[in-house]
Amino acid sequence: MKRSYLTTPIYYVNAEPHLGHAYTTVVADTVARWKRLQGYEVFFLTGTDEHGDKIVRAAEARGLTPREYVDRIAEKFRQTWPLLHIQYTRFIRTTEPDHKRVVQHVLQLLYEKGDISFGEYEGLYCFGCERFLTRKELRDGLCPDHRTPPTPLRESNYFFDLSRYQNWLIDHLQKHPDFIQPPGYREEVLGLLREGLEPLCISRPKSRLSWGIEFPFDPNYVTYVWFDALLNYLSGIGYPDDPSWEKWWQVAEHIIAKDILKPHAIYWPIMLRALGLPVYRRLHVHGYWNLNQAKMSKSLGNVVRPGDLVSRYGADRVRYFLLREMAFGQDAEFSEEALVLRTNAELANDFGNLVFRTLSMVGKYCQGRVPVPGEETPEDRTLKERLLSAVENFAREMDHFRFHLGLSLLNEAVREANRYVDHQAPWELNKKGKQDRLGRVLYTLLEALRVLAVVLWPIIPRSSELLLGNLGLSPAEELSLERALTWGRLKPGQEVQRGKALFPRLERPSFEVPDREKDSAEEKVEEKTYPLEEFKKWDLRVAEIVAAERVPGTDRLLRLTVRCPEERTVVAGIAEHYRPEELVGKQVVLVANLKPARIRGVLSQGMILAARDEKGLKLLVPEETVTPGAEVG
Ligand code: ME8
Repeated sequence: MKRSYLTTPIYYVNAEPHLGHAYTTVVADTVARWKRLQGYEVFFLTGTDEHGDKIVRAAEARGLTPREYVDRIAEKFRQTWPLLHIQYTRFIRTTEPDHKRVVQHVLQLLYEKGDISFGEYEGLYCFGCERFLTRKELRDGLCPDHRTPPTPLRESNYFFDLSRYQNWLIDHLQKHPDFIQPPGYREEVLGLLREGLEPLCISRPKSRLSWGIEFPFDPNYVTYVWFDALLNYLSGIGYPDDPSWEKWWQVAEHIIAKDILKPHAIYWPIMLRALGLPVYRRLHVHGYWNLNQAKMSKSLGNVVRPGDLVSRYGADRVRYFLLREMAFGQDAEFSEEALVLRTNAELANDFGNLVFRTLSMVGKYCQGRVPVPGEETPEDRTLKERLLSAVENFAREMDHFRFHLGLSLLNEAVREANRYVDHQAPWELNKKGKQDRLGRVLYTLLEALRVLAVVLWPIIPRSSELLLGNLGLSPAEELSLERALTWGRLKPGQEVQRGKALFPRLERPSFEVPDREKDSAEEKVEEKTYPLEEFKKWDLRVAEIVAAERVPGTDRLLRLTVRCPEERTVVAGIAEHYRPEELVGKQVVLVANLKPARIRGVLSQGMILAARDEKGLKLLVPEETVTPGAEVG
């Protein structure tokens, strides 16, 4: 049996979950699902880090005991993940008794082995980092992360001698070039190792901090929070009592952001080595989500709450955006506008549209059943081969955590399928009674949807399962990469549901011209040019007029009901040029993200475009019929 053990950091409970935490956890869930598709048995561990100074101070600030406080916030984390369709195997909390036992067991072992020593230390302590900083680490005398001056502190403590293992770790990194991914972070770690390692202070006197795991051989001390936290990766799989821990440990991969590279890439492998255990297999390091160029973090308070995003956009759109927008390893900028634009373009216009048109045509032309396919032509074969090879390339990128590239390749294949629909024109085949050909084209498209639904499951699980259901398939049976790639699983005659649109287009935020600019624009007579970005702000779409009537009491105004693809009302000043009945069925171009305006009591949700010359006014129409909602640009 192939196995995979994946972990996220255990998050501090000194604040509620934000989008940064959600990203790492979505990545882990996506990889877990991706592995399951490939037949792996997966253990996915996440949880909360609940000891230390930070937590005590956060609890005090709320007038709670640390225990009351950690219970409350841990619950918030636990409740957030299902909102994003995250399915972990275990949620570990470092305040659980079995984790505490593991930490004490490890301390005892290392103490007996002689890796832990007691001594007095005088140094500069950062309460934010909860550790002593070295002089080299300071920037302008301040902690580089918290920008606060460290406090001089003289204390007797227990130390773990890292330097003993320094050369071994350098050697390990050199022998295993893919131990830390992407490679830039490996270089950073090698740099730190070459500077030399100082002993790590792994205790805190109880007189200063009591909220921690007591030392087994000295009740006056509790364990440094990082030494405690890293061990969750072992206690979470039942180390040392449950014998199954070993099978998971052999295949352990950790996913973190670059803020906690040093503890994971240096302290943790050394702790494992000292314990005589194999090191984990791989460390995957990603960059930061920024908001207005600053790292999203609880200390800066510039956070986006995952629950809010999910309630506005739905979990699958949020997951898709996070994975598509960030190149794993690098920083990315978050904005809701980017989320709307990206998911409208790729999920609504490309993928959603392919699903919608295919299932509608099967409904209309094949009585809602998988058609009997006629003979395969080179065009059908080309689409099939391109799609399957896109999936192969997607798989390679997914295996290497290059989700953004994988999705871009898959999206290319979706666009190819949409072009295939345009070229094969099933509506023409239907009109001409070419049933065999029509059957083959729609069968090819249905198969393409089946394959896409399966391979997109790790990213957009709920939509993928809905789509499989609409295709008359059972997710439990279909969710396998091998089966996905076996072309021709759909049985002619099987019932297919049209279902609801998977990804209805979202409204883009309205773009209003501020009054100040309006005034000066009127004064300015010179010609103006704008960068392309300005044009891209306008959401222009093809809309189909489904009803038209005069607005009572006016000569110029018509009230139109249009489909784009959702239905909207638009008030247009064209009554002197068009009669209502000649408009129904026409396709026009709609400006879809104008701020809605009330005109003669009717709320108009957009503007349709027309050209005017001396002969009068003519609506802009597409040369041929297109799918309502199609983007113009
Ligand atoms: O460090 N962008 O917990 P933590 C991307 N308890 N990811 C981000 C992010 C951002 N702006 N902000 C946070 C701790 N993260 C320790 C970990 S593990 C044994 C102990 C994510 O609550 C990212 O995964 O500060 C980062 O590594 C983690 O949250 C830090 O979470």
